Amino acid sequence: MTSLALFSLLYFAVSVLTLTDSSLSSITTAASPAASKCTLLNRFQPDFVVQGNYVIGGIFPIHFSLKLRDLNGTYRPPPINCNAHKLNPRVFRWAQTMRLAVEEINQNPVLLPNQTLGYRIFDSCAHPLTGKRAVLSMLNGVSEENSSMCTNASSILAVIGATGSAESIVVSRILQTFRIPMISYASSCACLSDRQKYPTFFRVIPSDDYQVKAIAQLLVHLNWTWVGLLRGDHDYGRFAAKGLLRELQDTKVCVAYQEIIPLLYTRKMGLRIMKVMRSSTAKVVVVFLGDLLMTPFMRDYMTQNITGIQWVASEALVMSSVLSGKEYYPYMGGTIGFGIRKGHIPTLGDFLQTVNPKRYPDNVLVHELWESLYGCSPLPSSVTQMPPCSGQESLLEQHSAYMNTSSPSITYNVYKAVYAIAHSLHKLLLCQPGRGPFQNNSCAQSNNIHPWQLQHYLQEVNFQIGDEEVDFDAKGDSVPYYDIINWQRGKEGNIEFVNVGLFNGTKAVGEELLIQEDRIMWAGHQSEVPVSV
Ligand code: TCR
Repeated sequence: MTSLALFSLLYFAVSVLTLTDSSLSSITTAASPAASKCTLLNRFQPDFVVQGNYVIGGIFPIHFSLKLRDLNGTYRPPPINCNAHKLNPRVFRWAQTMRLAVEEINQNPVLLPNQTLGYRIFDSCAHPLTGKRAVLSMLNGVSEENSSMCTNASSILAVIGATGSAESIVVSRILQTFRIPMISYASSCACLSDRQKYPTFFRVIPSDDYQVKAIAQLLVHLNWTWVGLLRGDHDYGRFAAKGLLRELQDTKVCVAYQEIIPLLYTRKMGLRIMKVMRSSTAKVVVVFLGDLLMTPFMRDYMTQNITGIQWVASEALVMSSVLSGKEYYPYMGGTIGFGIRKGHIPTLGDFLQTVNPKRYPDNVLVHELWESLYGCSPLPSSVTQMPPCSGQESLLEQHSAYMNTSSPSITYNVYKAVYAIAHSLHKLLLCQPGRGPFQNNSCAQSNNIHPWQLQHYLQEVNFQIGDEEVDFDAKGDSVPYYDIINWQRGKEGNIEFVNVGLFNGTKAVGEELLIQEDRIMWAGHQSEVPVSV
C-alpha cells in the first residue's frame, strides 16, 4: 500500500469520528488492477474538475458559516455538511477566476504551448477541519514515490489555496508530506514564513509582518497615543496582534486593551467587549478580523449606538463590500487601513457573466449563487423553499459581492498564483537535457514531473503580469506593497474605498509610508484627525 493510501486511511479513521457526512461514510476500493495499490476516498467530489496534461488543485471557502455542533460523546455526531450553508459570492468569484486563468493559459500559444492545464477545485467551507477534508479528497489516490495516478485520481502538481491562515496551516502540513507546493492567495500570518514548518508554502499576499509595521508607522504618524485592539480568535488575529505589540514597543503608542472576538460569536460576548470600548479613552481601535466575524459584531454595535470610534481595519476587512452599505457609514465611515495591491483582469467581467443557470442548468453551485444574489431559486418551487426566479435576473455590477471586478485584490492574487504555476511549469518543460538543475544536471521528465521539481522552478520564478513583477523570496513570501484605503461616503450614501496613500516595504526604513492626509475623511465625517489619548 502506498504511503498516501495508508495516510488517507489513518486520517479517514480520525475524520470519520468527527465527520460523518454521508459523502464520506464509506471507503470505496476501486475494482480495477490498481485497487491493490490505491485505496480511494473518492466519494467527496470536487466542485469543479477539468482534465489536462498537468493538474493543479484549488481550495476555496465557497460556503461559509459552518457550525461545529457540540459533541458531548453520548450520541452519534451529526454530519458536517457545509453545503447546507450559505454560498459566499465573493469566494465563488475567486474560484471562477482560477478557472478563467487556466482557460486563458490553455489558449495562450506562447505560455505552455501544446500543453493543457487541468484543475480540481474543492470547497474548504472556511474551516480548518473541512479544509483538511478538501485536501485529502484532492490527494486521494496519489502515491508518494512517483506522484503517478491511481485510477480516476489525478496527480496534483501544485495547489492554489487556502484562504484563512488556520486552514493553510493544516493544508500545508498535509501537502508537505508529498512535497507538493501550494500558493496561498490570502493567508498572511507571519507564522507561515517559517520554511522549517511549512517547506512547500508560497503566497502572493504579503506577510502580516509588513502590515503591522505599516499600521505601527501610521499610528505614530497620526500621534495616536492610546489605541484599542480587537482581533479574531485565530492564527491570523493572534500573530498580527503579537506583531503589532512588538512593533509598538519602542514608540509612544500604547495599547489600552486587547479583546478577542470568538469564532462562535454571541451577543453576550459582544456586549462585554463594547463595554470595554466605551469605558476606554482610546478612540482608535485596530481590528484584525475578516468580515465574516465582524458582521455579527457590527450588528450589535449598531444597536448599541456607539459612535466616535475611529477604526483602523486590517487588510481582511478593509476591502469588504459586505460592510459598505449606507447603514454602516455612521459607525464605520472614516475607517482607514492597508489593502493589498489591486490589479486589472480585462476578461474577468465577461467570464463571470457566463456563469448562469441557463448555461449551467445542472450546477448546484450556480443555483446557490442565484439564491444568494437574488433570493430566488432557478429550480422549480417544489424542490426548494425559495420563490422561483423569473429568469430575467442578470448579473449586473450592482451585485458587487460576485461581480465587483473594478478593483480585484484577492481575486487578482488567485489569478497571479495560477500564472506563477504556469510560468514555472513552462520553464521546467524548457529544460535542456544535461543542463538541468537536478542531479547530474538532469531535467524533470515531462511525462512524470514530481511536485518538488516544480517547486524548484516556482522558487525561481519571475514574470511580469500587468505592470507588476511576481516572484518569491526564500521563504515563499511576495513583495510587501499596500495601498492605504479610507472609507468615504459615496454618491448614494454607501461606503466607497478611496486610495489615500501607500506603503512600500521594499523602500528604506522611514521612506515606506506615503500618506495624503488632506484626502482623508475621518470617523464621524470629520476632516480633522481624531484625537486618541
Ligand atoms: N489574511 C487572513 C485571511 C484573509 C481574507 C482576506 C479572507 C485576508 N484577507 C480577504 C477573506 C477576504 C488576510 C488570514 O487568515 O491569513
